[in-house]
Amino acid sequence: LEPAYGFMIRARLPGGVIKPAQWLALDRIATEFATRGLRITTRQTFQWHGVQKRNLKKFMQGIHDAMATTLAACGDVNRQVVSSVNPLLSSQHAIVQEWTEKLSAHFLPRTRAYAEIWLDGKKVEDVGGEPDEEPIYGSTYLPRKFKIGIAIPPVNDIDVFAQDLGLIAIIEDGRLLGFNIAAGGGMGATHGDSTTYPRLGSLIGFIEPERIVEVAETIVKVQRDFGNRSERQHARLKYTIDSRGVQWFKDEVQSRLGYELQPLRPYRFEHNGDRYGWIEGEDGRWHLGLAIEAGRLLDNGDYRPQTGMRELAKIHKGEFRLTCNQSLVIADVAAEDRARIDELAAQYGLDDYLRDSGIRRHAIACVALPTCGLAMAESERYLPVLLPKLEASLERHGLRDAPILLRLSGCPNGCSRPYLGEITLVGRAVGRYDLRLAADFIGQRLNTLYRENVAEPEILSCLDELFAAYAAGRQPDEKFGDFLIRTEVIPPPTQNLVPIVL
Ligand code: SRM
Ligand code: SF4
Repeated sequence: LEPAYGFMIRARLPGGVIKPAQWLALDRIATEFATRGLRITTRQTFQWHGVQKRNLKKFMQGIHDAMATTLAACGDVNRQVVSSVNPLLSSQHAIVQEWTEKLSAHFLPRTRAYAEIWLDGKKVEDVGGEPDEEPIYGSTYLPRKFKIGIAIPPVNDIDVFAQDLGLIAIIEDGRLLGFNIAAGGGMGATHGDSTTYPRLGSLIGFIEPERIVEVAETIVKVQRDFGNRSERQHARLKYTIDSRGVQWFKDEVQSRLGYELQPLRPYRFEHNGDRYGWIEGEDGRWHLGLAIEAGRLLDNGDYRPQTGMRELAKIHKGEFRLTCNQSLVIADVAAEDRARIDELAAQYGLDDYLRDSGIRRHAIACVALPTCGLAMAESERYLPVLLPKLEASLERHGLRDAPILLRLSGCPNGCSRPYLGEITLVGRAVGRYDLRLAADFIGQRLNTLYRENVAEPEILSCLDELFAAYAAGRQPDEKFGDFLIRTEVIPPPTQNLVPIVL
């Protein structure tokens, strides 16, 4: 008798764009085969949990029928390519989405094994074809996962400096001029091992759109050839760059390209995180941003987000966009269809964004227990316990609506990009966390360890004191993280506060 193995499955949905028919198909397999509904991830795609081994093939075929795939959503390859969800500027989003899809397709591994295993494709040996040849990854693939994301300033909703390859779209008068390139971002660290650390990407230059695929491929190949293959802890691009130097990296990329990257173009980010509620696009179409707690679409009492989204997908004529902050946008809505969408959102408890506090609107939490095998502490399940306590404290100090980035992580791997939270808890053991503070609000400064291995009472009392000081001493529009640095509660960071510019 075999144990009842349950699997986590992750789709690849470049830029987090989903059509209503796809939504319904992906929801159907969640209902039939998974145990915890649909989960929007911090890389704007879906995960499902608890799929039993005997249902795996049916599940994968269900994803394929929904015109999606799980190919390269995990593994030592380029992962899901993420991009800014920026409904305010829909034509710009459309241009950037095109590049997101091009990059995503370009880095798909050329392998027939996926079809052979999951989709009843013929075995290469049986049809007498040549074995697969992988032009980018080669026969040994990459030393480690690789992540690409495109941000559209002024919104850094994807945390562009946390990507191995972060691209900042430079758009003028509606025309995409190209991208600033930030290389070597990453979050993962290990407790007690100072040779591992989160790092923000280094800005190395600018390139026109027509050359971005070539530049991205060159960067991936440099990492393929120089990434550390003997120590997995040090195998990400950030360590390749730090061990050899940013200038070495830029020179190596340029010499392989045979031309130089151009000087950086000016850009300015105003915030990361998402914005909720209705926004009108430049073409008069409407977009509704909905906050989904920890990205989990699973019915629970009166809060019925999975059913609600299913009902919305049945009537919606536009598309959905998942965000890197585990939320979603009902995009491309005609003015006359808004009322019906509002009605359904209210009926299923999806309109909480109307009442949410500032901190709740900016909270994300990784999955952690019970499904993540690497979790040391609760995260997703702790968020609804912690938030009301923080809200009560903030309310006492008149800070209910203050936007504050809160990030919870069950371990230091950093799946909620916790080192970019103004307030962050990183799990140490059940009920115990490192409290880190004072990232900025635009994804350009990492936070700093404030209290190590503390439990909830100490976390709450530390924060209550800091909220009191913030309420009394903040300058107009000053963000919590910036206040903590200005008042020297947290020493100004000496490195990795803004990306290196060459
Ligand atoms: Fe992650 C591993 C969940 C985004 C850094 N991550 C895992 C695994 C697969 C655990 C494992 O290896 O056994 C987690 C599955 C939990 C579960 O039960 O579902 C997991 N990671 C997630 C998700 C679902 C978090 C979420 O709550 O949304 C995100 C799925 C992304 C996706 O759709 O592709 C997720 N993971 C991230 C991010 C954020 C990002 O990419 O923007 C990071 C930090 C950025 C980075 O990569 O540096 C991240 N995950 C890691 C790491 C540390 C990698 C490192 O360089 O040290 C691991 C552990 C590993 O790879 O060995 C990991
Ligand atoms: Fe699991 Fe750690 Fe990632 Fe959280 S941060 S999902 S606990 S690997």
